[in-house]
Amino acid sequence: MEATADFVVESPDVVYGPDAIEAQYEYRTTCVSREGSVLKVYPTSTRFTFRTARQVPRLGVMLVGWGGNNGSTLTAAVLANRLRLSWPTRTGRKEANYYGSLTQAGTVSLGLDAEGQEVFVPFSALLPMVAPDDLVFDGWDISSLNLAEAMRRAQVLDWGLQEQLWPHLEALRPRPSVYIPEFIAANQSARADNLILGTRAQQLEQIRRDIRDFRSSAGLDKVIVLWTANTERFCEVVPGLNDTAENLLRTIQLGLEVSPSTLFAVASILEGCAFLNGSPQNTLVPGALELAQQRRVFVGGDDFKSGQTKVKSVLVDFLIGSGLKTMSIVSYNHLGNNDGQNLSAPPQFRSKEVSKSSVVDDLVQGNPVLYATGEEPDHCVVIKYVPYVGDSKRALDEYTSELMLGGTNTLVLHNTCEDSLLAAPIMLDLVLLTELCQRVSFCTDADPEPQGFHSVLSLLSFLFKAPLVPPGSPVVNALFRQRSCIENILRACVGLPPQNHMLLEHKME
Ligand code: NAI
Ligand code: DG6
Repeated sequence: MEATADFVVESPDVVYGPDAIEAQYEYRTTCVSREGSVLKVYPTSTRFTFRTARQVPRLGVMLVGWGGNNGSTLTAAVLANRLRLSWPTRTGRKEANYYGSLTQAGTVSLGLDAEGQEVFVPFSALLPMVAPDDLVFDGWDISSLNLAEAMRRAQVLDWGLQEQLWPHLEALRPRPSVYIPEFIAANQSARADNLILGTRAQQLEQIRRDIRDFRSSAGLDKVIVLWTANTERFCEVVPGLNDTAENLLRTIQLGLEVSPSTLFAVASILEGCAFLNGSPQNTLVPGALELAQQRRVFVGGDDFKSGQTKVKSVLVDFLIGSGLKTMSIVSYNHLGNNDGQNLSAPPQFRSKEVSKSSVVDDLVQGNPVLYATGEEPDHCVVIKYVPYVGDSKRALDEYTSELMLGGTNTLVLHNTCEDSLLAAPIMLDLVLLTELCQRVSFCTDADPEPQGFHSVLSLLSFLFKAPLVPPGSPVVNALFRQRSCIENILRACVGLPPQNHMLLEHKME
């Protein structure tokens, strides 16, 4: 069945104005209080007014690590789609598409038609969103290769596609970037030939100039900055150094320790551009988060949730959600791309190990029937660099769970795929959803002053391995809870109730 794109909500609560869609929405939830040994649950209801500006901007995306596998693959993918390219392969002709993108290839159900059948539309039809083909790319890389050479180095795309893209990518050249050797693996030094020199303060200013230059020279309304450069080691959060916005800005002025990714985050925030962190390290130190909140700029992170971890956040949700007690999770990876080489150094591996390991925490803590306080499964993450397999990452996982009456269930999974072809659509969703969120404001009857989402954009959790959330907010890792969060918030913006999957219409005589 063909996916229909256009729909309107016929309701007195929804007004389609020339500039904005305004929807009245009843947010029904519960509040729980512990009273002695009894939990009392109080249903609550809050009336929201959501306003979504309809005009989509001309959007620029600046990738830090533009010449890497992810950066070059995403740029190539958007070009291939824009140019409607197709190319021969040994299994037949392939056409450009956006498979793997929630917004472009996912659908949502609008409800039942007169025959009682569900009607689906593309996710992107829920609200006006920037079309990916219209994105304008720029970025930085410590390696000077142009995007055509970078695509070739990445060895991700079929040759026939590379040949067609070459003339379009050849003119795209990453801007020089900030290289601080102690943050990434020593094995990366050979490609660092495209650098912004000077003090940290001068480097910050240059990044800011680059953003302004891109915005004006490409005639853009907005720019979003996305870190897809090498995984850095964690940086220490030190009081006085990076714990507050003021201290972080002073640290940069004094040339004290700051990671390149934090420098990019600060530059983006100061330019009013959302900053998203696709790598695992703690780029968004408390000082950067405070700065983002002060400037009302969105930040999101950390670490794209693309493959093994995505499966884990489904499978462990399934196991624990079914009442099985998962006690051991062992995940091996081997890959041969530059990311794998960088991760072969212990401090960079450690950053990845942390983000990959945190993904079941909420699932375990959410089931006190199975797990005593503090009890958790053994969780082991191994990554090995095997150059021969290139970007084709192998992921092998073993999940062992306890069944009733002393039984044991062991599941083993083997997944092989091009890592960058998983990451590129996620990068796309990140920028498209972030941009959309910038056009949404809301108020409640109790607080009629319009406001936007919190500067830590936790709605993006579906796309990150270790989602950043506002202080005090629960972290959700379960994939379909994360997906429902995005879907239901977007539905609220057009006055539609949350998707409840009850299908009561079909449960009556
Ligand atoms: P890559 O190594 O091919 O690309 C990284 C690029 O960043 C390189 O071109 C490098 O020269 C550049 N770079 C390093 N430091 C830089 C700096 N300070 N400024 C500007 N450029 C710099 O790696 P790939 O495969 O593109 O991955 C990028 C990041 O995304 C890695 O941190 C990886 O761990 C993360 N990631 C990748 C996923 C995937 O499925 N491919 C999923 C989750 C995260
Ligand atoms: C090896 O784990 C390299 C990593 O960069 C991963 O490819 C990337 O983080 C994706 O991880 P996952 O767990 O989502 O497949």
